[in-house]
Amino acid sequence: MNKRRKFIKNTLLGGIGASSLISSRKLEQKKSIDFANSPVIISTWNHGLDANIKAWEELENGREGILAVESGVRISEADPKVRSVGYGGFPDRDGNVSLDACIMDKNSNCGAVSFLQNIKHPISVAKLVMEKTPHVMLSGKGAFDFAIKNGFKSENLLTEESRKDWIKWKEKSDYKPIINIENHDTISMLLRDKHGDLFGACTTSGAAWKMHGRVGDSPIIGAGLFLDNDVGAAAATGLGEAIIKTSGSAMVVELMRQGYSPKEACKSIVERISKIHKNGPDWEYLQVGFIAINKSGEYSGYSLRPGFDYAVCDNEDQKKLIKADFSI
Ligand code: SD4
Repeated sequence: MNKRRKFIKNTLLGGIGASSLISSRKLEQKKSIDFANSPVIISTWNHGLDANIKAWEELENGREGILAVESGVRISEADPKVRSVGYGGFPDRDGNVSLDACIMDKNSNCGAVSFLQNIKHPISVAKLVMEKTPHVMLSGKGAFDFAIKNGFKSENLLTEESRKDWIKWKEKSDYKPIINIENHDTISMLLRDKHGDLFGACTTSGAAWKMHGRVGDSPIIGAGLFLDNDVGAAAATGLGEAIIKTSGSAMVVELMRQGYSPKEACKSIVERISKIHKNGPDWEYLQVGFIAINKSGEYSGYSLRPGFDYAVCDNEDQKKLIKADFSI
């Protein structure tokens, strides 16, 4: 059985249990040369495992990195079990599911949608914004109209399960985001292809029970996602307000430009966020995590609190789940 077949079999039989859980410290010891001419894909959270595999298959079929990241994160968007991305995502406090997404390619082309309702695949709309408009972001009704005009279907994204959770939440109506919601959260995916070119995508239903109209970091280039093809790429998960305040992903990339390793860069921005928010009103529920990859294929993740993991797919193993190191 060749390696790829074996990996598909493991995927089907083993799910997450079959993945190896290794510490990021061990990983950082790996030499970047391992990855010099082969693709590497990293994604936030354990739902990134299946998303990575889809993206990997697209690369194997000769598709461009941008299409691979789009196809990859669409897996999470379509999965109702993933409660903070796409279909089945938790709604806002008025019961509306609203979605944010962005995508970026090796030439710094990018597209985004924010506060988009009733469209299951915001990442694909974001990609169309990039390809077909002179703009970077469309929002709300304008984004919806653009999607419909381009053949997307309007559908109800509130599943029965999410509706029940919303009804239950309304009993107390207490806005306190839950840290590491069910270990499923925003999916951010970074891809370095075999030429060393970088691509990224990020998609979410945002913070559960947010105010109607609230937009987080995920559709904002520089906050939820950023890359510079000469340097590296970074992406975020966690409390969007905190990530926006530091332009988190852009800063991680800028630190890598100054010579920080991906882990040092992620850690430094997590610590900056921690310093700003320590003892503030949101401190008790604040969680942020970053993933980053540099031009030579070294990668890492780091979070404020324990519980953040990220999925890695490379030539050696297509289904690794790595526990990120954390600050507190
Ligand atoms: C947001 N960063 O909308 C997203 C959601 C997320 O952990 O990743 N929550 O704030």
